[in-house]
Amino acid sequence: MANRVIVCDGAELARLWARIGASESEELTWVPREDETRARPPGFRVLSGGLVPETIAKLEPRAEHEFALVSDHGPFVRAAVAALRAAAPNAPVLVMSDRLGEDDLPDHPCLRRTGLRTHFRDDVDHEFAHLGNLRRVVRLHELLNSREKIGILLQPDPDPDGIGAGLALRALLGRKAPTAPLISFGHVMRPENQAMVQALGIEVRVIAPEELDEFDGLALVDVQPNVFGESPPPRVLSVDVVIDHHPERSGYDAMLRDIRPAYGATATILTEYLQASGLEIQPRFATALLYGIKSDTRLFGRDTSSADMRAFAALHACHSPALLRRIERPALPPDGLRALGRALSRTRVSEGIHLLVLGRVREDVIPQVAELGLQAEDAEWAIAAGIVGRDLVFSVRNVGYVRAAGEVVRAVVEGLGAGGGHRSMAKGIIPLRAFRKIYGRADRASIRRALFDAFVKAIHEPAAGRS
Ligand SMILES: [Mn+2]
Repeated sequence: MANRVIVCDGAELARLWARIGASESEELTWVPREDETRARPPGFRVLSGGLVPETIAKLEPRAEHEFALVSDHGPFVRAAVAALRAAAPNAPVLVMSDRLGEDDLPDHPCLRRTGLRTHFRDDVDHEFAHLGNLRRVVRLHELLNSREKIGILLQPDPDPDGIGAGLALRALLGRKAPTAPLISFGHVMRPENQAMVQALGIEVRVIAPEELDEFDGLALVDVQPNVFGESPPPRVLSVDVVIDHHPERSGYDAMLRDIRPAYGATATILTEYLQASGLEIQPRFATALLYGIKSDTRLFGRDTSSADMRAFAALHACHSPALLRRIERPALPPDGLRALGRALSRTRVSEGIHLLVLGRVREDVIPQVAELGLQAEDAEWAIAAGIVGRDLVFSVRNVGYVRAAGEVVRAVVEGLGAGGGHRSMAKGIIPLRAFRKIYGRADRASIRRALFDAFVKAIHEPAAGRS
């Protein structure tokens, strides 16, 4: 039964609505203009007698009714809203117009203004965007299907966006690892990225530049040749495909290039390719792409476009939550848990800092403990430190509204080791030898003392060059 009443201003808009196609739940009505008394838009009930409460009352409005007023004419909308309020005081009103602004509309407790033809326009633009993606996919196939072996080259120390996008490109080409391996000039370094390749069973082959010769096709994903140094291997300066979201660089040739700097992730571009080609996105690929978008945009915290949001929403519907959990919360080994237990038994939050010193642990335990540490009451900063090989490694998290974690860590490691990061997460490494030179011993108590003092100092002292 109809619960929406569409009121069109004049025959022309009524016919436009008729072309859009009415839904079953809509009752279509129109109000003739002066010269239109003989026009009869098919399927429409005429509201004669002008827009007065009596006319509206003939529609027998009920509490669940919703009304749409379709008009570009201010006086019509104002009269219609007044008549509606009198006849059906609680009925919500949607004003559909391409010309009227907020100022043209009368007060009403439940009124929403939206476009009319623009809706259709947006759909058309959206469909052409899909078509553009389909065209690129078709070209990709034309270009690469006859090749024997295609290298999908990622940046050195590949990140989740590159890995997810590379994986999707391979699926899109209908290939598997032997004929389209993911390759890189450097290893996957960060523990959370290693967790991704492990959980998803992905191999990223590390190659030397000379080994590029074995590929008769080369696609750069989430990277452009400038990333490979001042004088990159000549082979990467003339490639088949570049798909990336970093600012466009010159100085290389590519048969096919799709570079979208407005996007937050290359995974978004590949998601659109998969959608445009009508392929069902398998949970494993959806999870990889979703994690790529999530990690490159820091969950929409920066450089995010509406395209990233749309892709994320589509991927979310078909990803595997269990797989995502395994990537984001890698399993903690028993000795890591015991180290955490010992650290927690002496836990203390002081000056907003929660510092947990773990002793010797597997590296991927450290960032997870830092995440956990931030949950302590009154903690604005959580620092987890552990010994890995010959280094003191620490992960830092903060609540986001304090000084940037990356800056603080750079101040802490200055002259001692390496470190950096972002607004709310960072990592630092200090070789034990350098630590001992300054602080003597590197036992838990002295690590705790040294790091606590260094962090207090770095958090409260303004950065050099800032006032
Ligand atoms: Mn990226």
